[in-house]
Amino acid sequence: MILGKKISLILPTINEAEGLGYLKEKIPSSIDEVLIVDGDSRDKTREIAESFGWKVVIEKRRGYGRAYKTGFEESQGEIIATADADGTYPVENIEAFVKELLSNNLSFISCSRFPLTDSQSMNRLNQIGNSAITLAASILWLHPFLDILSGMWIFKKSVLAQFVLESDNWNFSEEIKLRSFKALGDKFKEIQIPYRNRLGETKLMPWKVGLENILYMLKMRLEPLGDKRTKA
Ligand SMILES: Nc1nc2c(ncn2[C@@H]2O[C@H](COP(=O)(O)OP(=O)(O)OP(=O)(O)O)[C@@H](O)[C@H]2O)c(=O)[nH]1
Ligand SMILES: [Mg+2]
Repeated sequence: MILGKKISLILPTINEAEGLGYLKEKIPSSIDEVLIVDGDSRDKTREIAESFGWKVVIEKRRGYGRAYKTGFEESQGEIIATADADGTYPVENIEAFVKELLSNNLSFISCSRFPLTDSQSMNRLNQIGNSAITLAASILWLHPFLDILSGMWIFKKSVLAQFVLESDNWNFSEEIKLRSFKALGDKFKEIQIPYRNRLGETKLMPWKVGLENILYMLKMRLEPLGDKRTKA
């Protein structure tokens, strides 16, 4: 519990056995529930998570967004924190970020990897791709976003009642931020975090995903007002 609120940390996984021990060391004890949503791991991801006392949910339907939507349904916390299971995001800071969320009456914090504190922590192609996609979002929504594709968010679970999240794939990361920004206004905030090198293998094909991200953003921008994806 942090400031009287129950906290769930959700980690989507496919073959992330290499990063889990590292994460366990860094996760603050004030987090009530650590939940992994496992795709089709062939390594020891599930066994290791269970041995740590974490909840393991199996989601065989593929996709980063699908995993998170299942994780949201299965989680018990009033506050949800997310991160990749690859050791890249500073999970040790979750307690401070939850306090920032609650004491400033925010609803959604998105943790920006940019500007990078360690330029070696992300390859050049991903740096350029992330910057270009974030710039596109900033132009389309007339708001200076820092990182539209960060995988670390801290938010009140109640915000999920305000919109429908449709992406099952990698578009989910920009979708949840953009829908939160649209629905929450100044209760949506980005804060900068240190980002680290990945443990284990990437699951992402950068060119394909980058193009899909741009196309999905354009489609979202063209959604009419009062669209069914914004709940009344
Ligand atoms: N359950 C589930 N998890 C997934 C799926 N795709 C990716 N993941 C997990 O989602 C997280 C993000 O994937 P990454 O491969 O780290 O993607 P990325 O952060 O954009 O790329 P990196 O630079 O390699 O870290 C990781 O913990 C993956 O194991 C999926 O289809 N299902
Ligand atoms: Mg990652």
